[in-house]
Amino acid sequence: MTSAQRVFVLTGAGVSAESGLGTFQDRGGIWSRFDPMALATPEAFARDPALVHEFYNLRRSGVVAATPNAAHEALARLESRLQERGATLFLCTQNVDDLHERAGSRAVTHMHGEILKARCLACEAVTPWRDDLSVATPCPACGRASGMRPDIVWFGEMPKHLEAIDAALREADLFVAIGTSGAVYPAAGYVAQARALGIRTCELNLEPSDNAAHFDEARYGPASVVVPEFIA
Ligand code: BV8
Repeated sequence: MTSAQRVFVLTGAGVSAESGLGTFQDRGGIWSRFDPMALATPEAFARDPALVHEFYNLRRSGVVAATPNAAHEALARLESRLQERGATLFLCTQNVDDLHERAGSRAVTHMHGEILKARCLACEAVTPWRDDLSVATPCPACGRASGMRPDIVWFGEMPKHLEAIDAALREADLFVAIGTSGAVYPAAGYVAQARALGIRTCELNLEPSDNAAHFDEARYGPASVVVPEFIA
């Protein structure tokens, strides 16, 4: 860790698990209780927007009640420490919560969007979420009352910030995946891309992920333990 100059960190739901936010593919995870194709696709929203809003309002209340854990705090410290020595951290998260930011991370790339933001169905403008937005209130940007959706990337939709992610991945000298099962693409393909580029790879996870074979190094255990140890 110590000598890396351009660190790329990819986080997944496991980094927020100890903050009480559900993971997805785990036993008892969100997708074992809810059908993602019935709730996390544009077709699902077109079919039943009220149901999808209810699903995200429920999860959003969990995010607001949650607090960052030692893994989020360690990554915020890592960002500062790297910057102090002229190095960089590119923190890419699959998570839609704001726990990295609330722990102090200043640059977070949310490739799957953010549950605390809303997107106008008419003009695509993104604004902070308010619960009354789940009814057709006028968009603060365009004024049209076409309705709002959560600013989330659903299955089948293009993830956000792909160019910035690709550029950061190409110039990294260390790739670290934290709390992700390696089940959802394109994020799940990043470690193989890193390996092909000759970048050192490390997995910090509760247990070996679907991508475990691609990592040069791995430390298994709860993120609140293994992440602070790794960056120490
Ligand atoms: C795309 C927002 C094209 C929603 C999410 C058929 C139709 C359409 C698409 C596809 C298809 N078949 C395949 C695809 C591609 C699809 C995909 O990958 N599907 C999978 C199911 C095969 N991908 C997409 O649709 C993506 N878009 O492909 O567009 C494209 C792509 C590239 C370039 C151009 C065009 C969009 C995917 C985004 C979907 N949205 N989230 C919401 O949140 O409600 S995905 C959602 O599930 C999460 O965001 C997250 O990304 C994913 C789950 O992943 P993880 O974060 O890894 O979480 P998981 O529970 O799986 O794992 C947790 C890990 O933590 C575990 O390993 C566990 O052991 C560990 N852990 C648990 N506790 C701890 C811990 N670790 C440490 N400490 C602990 N305490």
